[in-house]
Amino acid sequence: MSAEAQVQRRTASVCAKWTWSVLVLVVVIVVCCAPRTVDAYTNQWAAHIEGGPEVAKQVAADHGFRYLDKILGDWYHMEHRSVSKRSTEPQKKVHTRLLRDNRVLRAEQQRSKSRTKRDYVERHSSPTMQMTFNDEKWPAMWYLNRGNGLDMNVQEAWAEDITGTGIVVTILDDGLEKDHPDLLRNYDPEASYDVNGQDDDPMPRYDAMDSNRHGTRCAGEVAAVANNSNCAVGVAYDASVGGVRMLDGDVTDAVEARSLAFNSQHIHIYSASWGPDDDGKTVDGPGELATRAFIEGITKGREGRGSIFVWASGNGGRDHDNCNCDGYTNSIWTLSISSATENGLVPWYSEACSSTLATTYSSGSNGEKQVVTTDIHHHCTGSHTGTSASAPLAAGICALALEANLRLTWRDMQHIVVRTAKPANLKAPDWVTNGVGRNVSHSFGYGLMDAGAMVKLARRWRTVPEQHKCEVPAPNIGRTIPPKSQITLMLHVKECSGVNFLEHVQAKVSLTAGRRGDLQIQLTSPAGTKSTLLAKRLHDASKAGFNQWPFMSVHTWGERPHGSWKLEIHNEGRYLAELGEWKLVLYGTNTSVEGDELAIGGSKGNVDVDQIQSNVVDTEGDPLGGSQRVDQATHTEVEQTTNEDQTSGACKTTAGNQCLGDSTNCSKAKQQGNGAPQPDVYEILKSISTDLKSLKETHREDLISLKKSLELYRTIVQEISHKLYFIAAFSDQLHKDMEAVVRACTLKEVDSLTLENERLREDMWLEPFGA
Ligand SMILES: *[C@@H]1O[C@H](CO)[C@@H](O)[C@H](O)[C@H]1NC(C)=O
Ligand SMILES: *[C@@H]1O[C@H](CO)[C@@H](O)[C@H](O)[C@H]1NC(C)=O
Ligand SMILES: *[C@@H]1O[C@H](CO)[C@@H](O)[C@H](O)[C@H]1NC(C)=O
Ligand SMILES: *[C@@H]1O[C@H](CO)[C@@H](O)[C@H](O)[C@H]1NC(C)=O
Ligand SMILES: [Ca+2]
Repeated sequence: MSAEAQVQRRTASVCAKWTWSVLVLVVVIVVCCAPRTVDAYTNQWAAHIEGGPEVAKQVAADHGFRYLDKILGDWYHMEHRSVSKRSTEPQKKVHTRLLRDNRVLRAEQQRSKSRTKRDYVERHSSPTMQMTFNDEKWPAMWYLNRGNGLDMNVQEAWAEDITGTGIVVTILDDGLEKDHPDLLRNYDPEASYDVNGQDDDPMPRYDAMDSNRHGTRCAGEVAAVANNSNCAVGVAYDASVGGVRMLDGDVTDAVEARSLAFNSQHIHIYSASWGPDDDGKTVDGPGELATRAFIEGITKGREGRGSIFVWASGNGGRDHDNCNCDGYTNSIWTLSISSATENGLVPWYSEACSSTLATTYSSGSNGEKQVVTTDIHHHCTGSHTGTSASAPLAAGICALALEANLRLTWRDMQHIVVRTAKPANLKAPDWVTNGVGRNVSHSFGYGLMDAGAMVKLARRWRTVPEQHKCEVPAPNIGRTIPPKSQITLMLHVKECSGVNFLEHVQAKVSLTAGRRGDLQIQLTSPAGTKSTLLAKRLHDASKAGFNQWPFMSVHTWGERPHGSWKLEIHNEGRYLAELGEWKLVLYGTNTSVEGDELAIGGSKGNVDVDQIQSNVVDTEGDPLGGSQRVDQATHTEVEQTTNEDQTSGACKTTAGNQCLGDSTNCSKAKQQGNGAPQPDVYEILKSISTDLKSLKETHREDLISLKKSLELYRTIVQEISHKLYFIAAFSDQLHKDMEAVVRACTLKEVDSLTLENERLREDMWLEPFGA
């Protein structure tokens, strides 16, 4: 072997070693820093087992599980004895073995979810005026004693001797210091449980950071004992209060479900000041079991009147989060509460969204006061903050209303809040007057809660008529929304069985997008009330889009459902977005609720039954019209576009989709068409429509299977693009590292070549010649 070749081989092997170590490094980096797309699997399972707890216990024992407890229905919570507490991969063997047992109908290995408490850390407090209670911090409780319409009018309720007596509130959180001197008298063991520790004791775990003080702080706002010379005064200071310790550990679907369903015949009100991360990029909601727990709660809790779930709307304001992306506050079953500062401003942490029902006071900027309440170690604090502090105040006010009238259902409570909340003194740029004359805002809902007014109204309240629901699928499928553009879709609701007066409205939307945070969605009711269902989220770069996400709005409460609803989707980004399908889910009552007779019929101008007839798209059984199962007797009829488009056949046929997106051109065409309606065009359209219908009928099966394949392809394509994205990111990094290696190796090579050359020159060449 020549000396040069030897030199080359040596450098090559050095380079190879380097390359390998860099590769290993890269792999390690990629593995360690890869975004946690899937939450960690825990050692807990939820299993659907028929035959009662005894059978479940036996099953658990037979498969190496520790039986924990019943979750709800026939679902049981159990923990495997040897599976590790956290892993990135599911335990397939244990799972399969469990499923093979034919006593087990279904089972889910529980995954840990990211749930954040809705306070934040900052300091401030100062006392103000003096009143009748001797509790040391009472003078500092500005949000209860300022008067002049600048508190939540709680004293008016107290003056009527409504103080929460007989009402049970529980705080779903990180525990409750049950022996706190200001809570002890009102502490209710039956409203308390420790889901994290699997026992009856909700005491928080103490650590150096006091990281589990949150639940105790929330409890004091509701039911700190009044006039005991200690600390604070709760809004419902004679109510019973308990704590469910569930945030200090893995928060899984089963843990949430057990907490939400806990002792629902005893507990009246559940207060939750936590939720999915408020980071401005998460879209997450209750899982299957938690959803069932909500449903059981509102249908069976409180002897069928329904558990009252009060929820903090979220603290993601700084990250431009939108509380409609949080499936807990966005739910119709939760009474979702935002915050206002001492000066009536929108706090910096506040998230604006159309599912927020009302507001209570909380902390604000540095100069503004915060919330006074009990703290762990038997302490008292003047610095409870965020929407975390708002939800328990609302829960306390609801407890007062409930004492005034125990028969209130979960929906009655929401109706009463809508009717009594006060917009006065709350400053937001987006207050609008809706179709029934109520002012509503995305930051404050219907305004500041008014305890006195709620108690008064609760006393004379007659239970609302039963809730009806109708679903109106939109026939517009697969519309693309190019970058820097928007689409406008009309959905005409002609009939909505049993719903004549609206409560909650959901737009269930499936969207794909190159960057989810670039999208904005607005919904305008027939009465002209415009809700922002989704605002831009700067941090949300997800490609996951939305899959039948039920964006909820309470802004059209009391309006009529009939007429044209308008959905606008704006895509302000650089990537293509595509609307898959969407539908309206309208909730409400058949007859008007007491006091609503005066309501303005918002949709009169839009309904013209005669005109609608010929343009109705029959969605019943239409495989392309929406795959959802519809749970109502009479199906709603749907019109693809406004009735205006009908008289402008030219616009509709020639301009097609643009017609909807470009209202100026559309209305021009409409004006031309309006003057002289052309019956022949009608006839042609009619016959085309008949032909289409019969075609659809004959090819029904094909269409269904086609649709299924398309859906399958879509999932596959999504998956592939997801993977490609990661591969791209990975190879990018790899490329950079390889370049670095090559650079390093080249240098090294030159170095060693030079070195070797010099040595060789000295050794072999230069000596003979150099002499
Ligand atoms: C609180 O207790 C004091 C006596 O310590 C009493 O004078 C006052 O009336 C009480 N206040 C209320 C609201 O009961
Ligand atoms: C709604 O706001 C408008 C404009 O600020 C005001 O004139 C009106 O009185 C308000 N209506 C109610 C019911 O508060
Ligand atoms: C709604 O009310 C009308 C009139 O009272 C009644 O005829 C109809 O059956 C009701 N519909 C439903 C779905 O309850
Ligand atoms: C309206 O439509 C016509 C063709 O139908 C087109 O030439 C024109 O540019 C459109 N106007 C606008 C404002 O888009
Ligand atoms: Ca006290």
